[in-house]
Amino acid sequence: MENAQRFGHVVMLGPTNAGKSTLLNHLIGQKVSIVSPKPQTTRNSVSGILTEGGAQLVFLDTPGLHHQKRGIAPLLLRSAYAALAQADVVLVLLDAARFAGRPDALAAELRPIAKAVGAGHVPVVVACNKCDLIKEKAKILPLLAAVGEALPGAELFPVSALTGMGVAAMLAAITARLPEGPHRYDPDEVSTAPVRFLAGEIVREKLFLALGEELPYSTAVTVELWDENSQPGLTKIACSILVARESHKPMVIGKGGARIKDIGQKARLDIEEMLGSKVFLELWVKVRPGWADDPALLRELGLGE
Ligand SMILES: Nc1nc2c(ncn2[C@@H]2O[C@H](COP(=O)(O)OP(=O)(O)OP(=O)(O)O)[C@@H](O)[C@H]2O)c(=O)[nH]1
Ligand SMILES: [Mg+2]
Repeated sequence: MENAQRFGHVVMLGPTNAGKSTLLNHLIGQKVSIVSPKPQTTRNSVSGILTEGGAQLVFLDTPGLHHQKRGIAPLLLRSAYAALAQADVVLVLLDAARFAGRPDALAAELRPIAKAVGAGHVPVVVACNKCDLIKEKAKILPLLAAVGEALPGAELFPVSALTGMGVAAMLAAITARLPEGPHRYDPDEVSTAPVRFLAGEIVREKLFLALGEELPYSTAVTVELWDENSQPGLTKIACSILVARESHKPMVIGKGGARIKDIGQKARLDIEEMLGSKVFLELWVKVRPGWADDPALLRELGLGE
């Protein structure tokens, strides 16, 4: 059939900080997955739905691959690889700029990914991202060659999730590899994640952006209250920011409460944009030592097994 509908899941896999969430937001045209310059920003596999030209693609943005033994890193790694089971197409994302002039290092980084995707018979598309940062374009070719060797049969695209360069060609290649099938979501839907989860994620993004190097990894956000009924046109939301130690509390709160106020204000504006309504956002900071080892809490955060 010429114009058959296509439907499929595209699992986005790649090292942490490669730009997976940025690319997903670019594809969807709005923020469904949070972004920060810090590694390990994404913790749950977040979906973004794109309905375009007879095809419906459900992208799954996974936590970045990060081979660290401590904290929640092993949990995130398992969940990223587990998402592969749903893939009709695997979209591997790499930070090409980080490897400009070092194709061998890129090949080494690709080895575990090649092993994970090689086992399946799923088509693989590779996006070499952040090409906007590579001033000498001649440096891109050896990188593509290294990727081609590590992942034979994959289709390669130099892209920039920030500027959109190369993204349309990459999307066309992915779409062409999707199976035929009926669409499962309304064309207006952008994610399968509940807005309540996305609101908590927005708070976590502002927290990640506001905090120094180490602290973000020992924090988590839970949504405690969601009330859109008591006042028409206003959604009341309360979130807890969990920190691992008493000494972390003042770092989140800031001098005279300035930092948490700033986090709250920025998060509120984004949540209002997402919901299209006024929001009253309250943030509480709670000390929960060992939250990352608490199976019940991890389940609540969507990280449990
Ligand atoms: N210059 C440039 N920066 C980019 C591009 N794509 C992403 N970034 C930046 O790279 C950083 C990481 O982006 P994310 O989208 O959070 O990366 P990620 O792969 O989702 O990271 P994790 O969730 O931690 O695995 C952010 O500061 C982005 O703004 C790009 O194409 N060009
Ligand atoms: Mg991410």
